[in-house]
Amino acid sequence: MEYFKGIGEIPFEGAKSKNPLAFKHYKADEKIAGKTMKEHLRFAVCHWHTFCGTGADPFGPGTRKYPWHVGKTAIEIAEKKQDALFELCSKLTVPYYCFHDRDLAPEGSSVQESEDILWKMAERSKKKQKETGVKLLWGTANLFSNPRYMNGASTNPDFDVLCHGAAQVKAALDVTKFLGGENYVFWGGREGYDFLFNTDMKRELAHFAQFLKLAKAHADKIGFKGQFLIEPKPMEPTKHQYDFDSATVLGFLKSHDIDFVKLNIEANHATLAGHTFAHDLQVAADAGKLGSIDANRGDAQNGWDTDQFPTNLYDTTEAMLVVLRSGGLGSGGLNFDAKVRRNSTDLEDIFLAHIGGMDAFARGLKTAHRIITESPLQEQLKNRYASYDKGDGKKFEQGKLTLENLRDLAAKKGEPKQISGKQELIENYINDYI
Ligand code: XUL
Ligand code: CO
Repeated sequence: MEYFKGIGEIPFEGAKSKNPLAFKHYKADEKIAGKTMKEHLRFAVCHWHTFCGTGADPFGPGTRKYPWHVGKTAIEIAEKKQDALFELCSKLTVPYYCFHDRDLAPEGSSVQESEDILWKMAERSKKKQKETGVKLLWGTANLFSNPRYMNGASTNPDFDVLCHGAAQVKAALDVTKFLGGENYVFWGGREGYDFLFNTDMKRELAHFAQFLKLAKAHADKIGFKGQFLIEPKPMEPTKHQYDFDSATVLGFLKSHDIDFVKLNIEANHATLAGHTFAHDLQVAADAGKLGSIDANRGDAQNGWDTDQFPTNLYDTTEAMLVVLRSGGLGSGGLNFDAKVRRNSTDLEDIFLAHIGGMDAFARGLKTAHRIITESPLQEQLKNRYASYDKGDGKKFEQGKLTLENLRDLAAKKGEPKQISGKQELIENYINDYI
């Protein structure tokens, strides 16, 4: 069964093309700084928004009934979604996909039954992966939709609920390993609190740390070599999520002696935390923990997680500046954790959204590479800190000066000469290259 009839493999036609179903900038095999665009960007389609989403919002039901939403049983519907997912990835030439256990397979009426259904669907996925060459970027467990998780999973005050979360993570890890997943994600949707004074935050965080350590021990036991990732988000659904932003997660990992986790940064989550996308990427990169990206964007006029497809060239350029300067995404990639708008009801809209996102990141990559190699940006950054490269500045960095030494230097040198930060100049470079 072909779901996207009339749409074939999306070709690269170049910037002059007027064909909406063609790439204008994403040329998979074009080399930039020694790697192809495909290798740099490592795009992934997400199973949840694209195939499970219907356009429902808090004010009304879904607006879309895709052909894969109709079937006699939940399993038949899951199989159709899976077929449509692999068809989309193949036609878009996207090399990866990502899933939650519950996107792939409907939940059964017991732990055992849910595991059986998940395995049945995973075996089908494995066949589809083999047929199409599409691979798994990451798997995860949905520990936020079932009402039992209303107070969280690993941070739930009730141990019995935590055990159900563990059962799901164990199965999701087993299946991710089976499918050759390159990473495994923890997004703490309801790991947080709604009311501080019925919450023992310290104890809940200790449980989360212990839960992560048990997941890692299981991964080691089954020989899963993928990278563990935490995806920060400050709020929504809970009022306060424990994985607030990159800095908070890094502090949490350090205080619980966890060194095996990197970060999956989502653009719209960073902006909800009051940062730019690039800021949270840079914080992760500086700690050597930039693992992967959920590529989307929010809306400047409202404060929730709108999960729009990325189209803003400043965002993609700044993101790729951070990624390139920190040495790339490693086993991570760019997962389109994004959904078409509620009133985008044509099947074709799914293609247009992904093509737009892929082209926006391809342009971001090309622009960032040129800014790094052709503009004075890197040089300027280096020069800004030149006073620490020699003499007393260097000695300070090496820990060879005392506070008294610094005081005496201030007294001797007198008022420092002003040095401009040159922000407008750098903003202009970015515009010049875009
Ligand atoms: C929710 C979100 C999730 C995670 C995976 O805001 O981003 O879809 O990416 O659970
Ligand atoms: Co996400």
